[in-house]
Amino acid sequence: MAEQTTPRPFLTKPESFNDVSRGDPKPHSLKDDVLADARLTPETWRLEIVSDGSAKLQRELKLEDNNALDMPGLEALGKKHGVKFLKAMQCLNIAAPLGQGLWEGVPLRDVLKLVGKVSDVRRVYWHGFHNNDPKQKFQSSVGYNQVMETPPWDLGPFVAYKLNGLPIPLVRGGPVRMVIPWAHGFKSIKWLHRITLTNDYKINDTYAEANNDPDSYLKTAAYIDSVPPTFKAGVNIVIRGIAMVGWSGLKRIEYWLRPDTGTHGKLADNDPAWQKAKWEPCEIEPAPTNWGGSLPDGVMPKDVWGFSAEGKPKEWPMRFSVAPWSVTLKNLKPGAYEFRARTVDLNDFAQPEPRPYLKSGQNAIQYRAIVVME
Ligand SMILES: Nc1nc2c(c(=O)[nH]1)N[C@H]1C(S)=C(S)[C@@H](COP(=O)(O)O)O[C@H]1N2
Ligand SMILES: [Mo]
Repeated sequence: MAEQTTPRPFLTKPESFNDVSRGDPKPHSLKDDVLADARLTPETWRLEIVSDGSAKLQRELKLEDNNALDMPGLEALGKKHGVKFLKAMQCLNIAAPLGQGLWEGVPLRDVLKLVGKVSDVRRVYWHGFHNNDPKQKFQSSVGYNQVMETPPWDLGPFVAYKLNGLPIPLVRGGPVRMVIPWAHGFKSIKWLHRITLTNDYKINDTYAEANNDPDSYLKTAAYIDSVPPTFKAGVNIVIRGIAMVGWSGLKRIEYWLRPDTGTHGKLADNDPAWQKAKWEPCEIEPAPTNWGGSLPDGVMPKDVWGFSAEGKPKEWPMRFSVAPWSVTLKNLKPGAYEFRARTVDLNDFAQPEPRPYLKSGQNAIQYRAIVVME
């Protein structure tokens, strides 16, 4: 999702997401037979569901047993249980979402039913292509309860096969990727190949090894688009940005404008200026009135998760998606200014609270320099 100062499209084109992929070569650079051998074409894709030995499953789905799930099998599950939902991909370590999509997938719960009766299962983990090379391994997990039971007003994990109304392209992790709506991107493993059930109660995400909090929920945070180096005095200045709406929702977005203090935006966490800051409201873009221009062709708003039968979102902005915002600064006198923006969540915590610790998700308050010329 490139920074911009004009209004942005509601959905990001699959090829325009900022890409976060390990691997050498990257799975999405593979071609022809190599791609087919990697089981990354719709025809060759297979999903194994196995035990690591500690969990008891009525049956396993394995390549060697010729019963791994294939694309027609997943699509058949999709006809019965498929869900369309909006979600922005947000990396834990990168400010600003990578892109927003309308995803479609089968709840992981319904996919796991394929193994029949289970016992001694405490966690579920999964990985994609290229996992045989320890240097490229990328694995993620959730608790068994988080898979099987979700509050009725919330989204659980999905085995996803469509993005913006079309098959997920290879570059975005297709044919099939995991999508965990409430989590940062590292749980949404691309090029999905195998799901493993375990009785081990310890979290075993690859991402935890780099000092990241593997159980962090998506944070709510505001991000500011880039601004031109100078503005002309006497014209209205429009500053735009987006907010990631995380686990705790979004109540409002605020900005703080003050004359430049000559520190190039550096402001220590304990600087007394934070206490005296005067935060003013920004405007959150309202829900589109005509969803036809925002959703893919053929997708009815009422068929998207979180929308009413009348085709209106039940809450706005919607959790796990982005809220575009703007503010118009009028009558700014020539000079240099510091502009900052922050979110306030539905619990009334102002960003970066209540978890300012960055390794549970980048959410530092951003800064832009605004220079107004005579
Ligand atoms: N197989 C695989 N899945 C992966 C990754 C990866 O390197 N390999 N990176 C993860 C991380 S850290 C993020 S933030 C998201 C990014 O998703 P995107 O490339 O679709 O924007 O993919 C996740 N899934
Ligand atoms: Mo990431």
